[in-house]
Amino acid sequence: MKKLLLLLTICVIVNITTAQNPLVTHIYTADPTARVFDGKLYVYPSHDIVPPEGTKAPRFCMPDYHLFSLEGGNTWKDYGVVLDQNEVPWGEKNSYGMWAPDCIKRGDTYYYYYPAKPLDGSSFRRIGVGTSKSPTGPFKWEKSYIKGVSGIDPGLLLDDNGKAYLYFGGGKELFVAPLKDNMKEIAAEPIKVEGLPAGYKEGSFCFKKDGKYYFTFAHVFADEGYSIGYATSDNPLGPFQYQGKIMDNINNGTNHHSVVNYNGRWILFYHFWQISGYNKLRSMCADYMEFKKDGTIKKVKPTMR
Ligand code: FUB
Repeated sequence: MKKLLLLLTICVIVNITTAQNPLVTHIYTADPTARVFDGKLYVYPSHDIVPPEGTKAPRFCMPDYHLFSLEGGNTWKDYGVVLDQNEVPWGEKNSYGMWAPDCIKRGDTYYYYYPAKPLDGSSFRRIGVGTSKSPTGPFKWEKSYIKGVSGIDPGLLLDDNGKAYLYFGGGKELFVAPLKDNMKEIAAEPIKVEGLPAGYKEGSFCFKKDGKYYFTFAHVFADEGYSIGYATSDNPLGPFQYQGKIMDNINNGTNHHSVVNYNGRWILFYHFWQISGYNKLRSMCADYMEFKKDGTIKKVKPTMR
């Protein structure tokens, strides 16, 4: 066991003050959701692989999830596989479709949300959840997906008053539903998130700062590729008001990201494909993000090294 842990602990130097991207190089990592739990920085990304020989490769080939923590200020620890595609109790086997996840802490429990293809052969994904007493698992996976929810990119917000919201969707529409206290069921029918620009695409992330809800997402405008934009609201259910871009198009192909406040500074996590040269084999990156005095966000210039 000790040997295995040692193997899984891949040390990659990353100095967040002079961002060194990508953050890890031993596997491909995409769609990074960063969270701070009890002062420690964790990242819950998805995992791109080269399709195994003989596999009919889907658009992205994503078999499982790893998770990472920032150790000692400059070392990322890989905890290995936290969920394999064939362990999803309600999921299609060998679908290679384990897209962007999220994890959140409520009380003393960690809830890990992930999309997967259900067994009934439907073309849309469902969203499952697992629980653990530790941010690094092991997670106990619920036998069934969350009823009444279908789509990708689960994004969680836990409000100051203890209410939790699940955002999900992709394509042209995004939905939000409040969750019951058990965090495994929706408390009301999902509603469409209003106020997003027409180019809204996917990968939404909601956080709260100074009483305002910031909603970030990947968007594609007609004349360019994926960029990251944001909208704000006084209500987690919207409507939101579009504010502009956080990151210009970097020819990414996709642009799933997250925002976290760590040690008093805001960081934007995103992905790029600088190691592979192929936009289906992505690597997670991070750069500091700053707010102006009026609460608007300064554009982030990605560090490409
Ligand atoms: O990585 C697979 C999918 O691509 C994610 O779920 C989307 O947000 C996009 O990044």
